[in-house]
Amino acid sequence: MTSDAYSAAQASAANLALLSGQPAHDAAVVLGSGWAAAADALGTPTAEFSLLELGGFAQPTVPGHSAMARSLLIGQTRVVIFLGRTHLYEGHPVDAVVHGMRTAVAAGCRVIVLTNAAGGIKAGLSVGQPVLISDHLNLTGRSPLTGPEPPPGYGSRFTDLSELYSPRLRALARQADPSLDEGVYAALPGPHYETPAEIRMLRAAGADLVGMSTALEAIAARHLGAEVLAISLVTNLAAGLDHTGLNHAEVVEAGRNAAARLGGLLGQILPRVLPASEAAASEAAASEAASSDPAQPGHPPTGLSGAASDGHELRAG
Ligand code: 8IG
Repeated sequence: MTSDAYSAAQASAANLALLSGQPAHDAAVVLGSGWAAAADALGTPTAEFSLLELGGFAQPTVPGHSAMARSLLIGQTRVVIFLGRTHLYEGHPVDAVVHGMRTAVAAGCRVIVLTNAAGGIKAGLSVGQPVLISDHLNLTGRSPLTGPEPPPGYGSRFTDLSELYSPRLRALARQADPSLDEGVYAALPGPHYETPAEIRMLRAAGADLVGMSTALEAIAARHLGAEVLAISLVTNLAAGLDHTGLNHAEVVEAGRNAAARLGGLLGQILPRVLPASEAAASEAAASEAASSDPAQPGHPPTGLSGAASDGHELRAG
């Protein structure tokens, strides 16, 4: 990546502030295949706009991925929801795949919630089941941090991924739904599905789930100091594990059938994702903004600086 990718994200974050009317956002959610039906369960957005209006986003090529974004207040958490994502398999560069992450962090987001549809590998997983991602195998052969060191103020490209998927946020999700299972997500470049031999290899390598997204976004978000929660919806059993072929229609149908559960889950998690100190600050900022001249927002459009509680440098502008 080049420093251009970071300045493009700052420009998109400034557009997000303008289009949403919100000087900053606290958390971002990416709704993957099968999760679109959960969006409406999260409430009425205060603004809705096309990702293309933000600039820097690729035109999506996948059915079921509408290129819209919404801004909502969920509890005290100001959330931006991306209804769809950019995949490597569409032929887009890695910078395009992670542009939403860099935009979200530049807009103030400290928490990123990534959702996807995935094939189930681990025995016992069934279609329609949400599974927390505990870790990943990045088998895309790519990294969002390839290239020279990021510009001054951003973290090193040699980013620590030992707690990529936040234990704190996974615990929070389990409080919302104690029955949630968790597993290791193998990210492949796609767009073809695996052969049965590849699935046997993945299982031997420790994969519980397999899909074509999420890992590169998680790396980019973590590099910027955000905390990442990722949830897969199992929409098929991986190749060779059942007798039906794999197709996109079953993904959409599994999502539709699970929509209420998925929406309920996200709706319970999102009001509680901010660490306690930040939740209090966000509340104070909201009441300050409400009581002040609307032309004078309480904090700057891409207001994010300083260090995260875990020592990771946070940087937006
Ligand atoms: I939905 O079985 C979904 N996405 N690679 N393999 C891969 N991606 C997927 C699968 C799957 N199911």
